[in-house]
Amino acid sequence: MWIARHQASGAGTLRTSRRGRVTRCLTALLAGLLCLSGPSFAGVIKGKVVLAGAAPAPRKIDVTIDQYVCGTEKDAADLLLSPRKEIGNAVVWLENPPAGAAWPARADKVEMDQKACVYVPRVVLVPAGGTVDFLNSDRLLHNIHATPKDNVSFNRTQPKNRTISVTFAKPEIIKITCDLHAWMEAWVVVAAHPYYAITGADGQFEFDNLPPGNYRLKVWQERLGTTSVQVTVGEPQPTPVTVQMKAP
Ligand SMILES: [Cu+2]
Repeated sequence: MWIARHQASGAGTLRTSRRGRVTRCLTALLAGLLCLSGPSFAGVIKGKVVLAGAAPAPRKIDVTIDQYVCGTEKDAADLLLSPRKEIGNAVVWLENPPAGAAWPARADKVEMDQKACVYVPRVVLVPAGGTVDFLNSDRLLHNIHATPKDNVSFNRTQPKNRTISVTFAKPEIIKITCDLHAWMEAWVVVAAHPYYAITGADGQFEFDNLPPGNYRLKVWQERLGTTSVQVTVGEPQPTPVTVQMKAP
């Protein structure tokens, strides 16, 4: 989660040879961070997203243009499955986040690159009001094209090594495409609050710093749609949850 990463990088910057001063500084720094991040809670929701039913056969797409950079075929990549049918690149969020959930003072930079005519990563998270830097590492022209409902549409031509920064004001899940290469698809998920996560290749996600209570967990995957489950955070911790999504 953004908050956890922000705190870790702050504490890692302290270096001095005097042990006593380091201890005092660390204590002061940690106390400061705790004050900055508001009240802390022990509640954790830890879980994974899995596919119910038989895994569909992977789809390949023939590439007929710009093969000198793009290659001759691509994986559809719209359903990332582990051998145990765990789903990667699913987005999980709390529909009812804890009251007063605050963003860290400085969120990480969000980048989406284009490499061999594929968006990397395919799914990114950005806070509402935040910016995504679109990169192009390919020695050819792409264009980034999106027609969102609640954010501003854009369609920008992009030569190699030009960075295009786009700011997203409103929470929304936005598809990014390239008009030159029909198989190129990616997603920008604009988050309403800090309790959003993208599952890893093992389907796992985790939310911490939660007060006890009932939460509605929502899960979105580009091919499987959305599903939601109720989760109760209490004792014992953490609250394990497995979210099943139906095969297409
Ligand atoms: Cu392209």
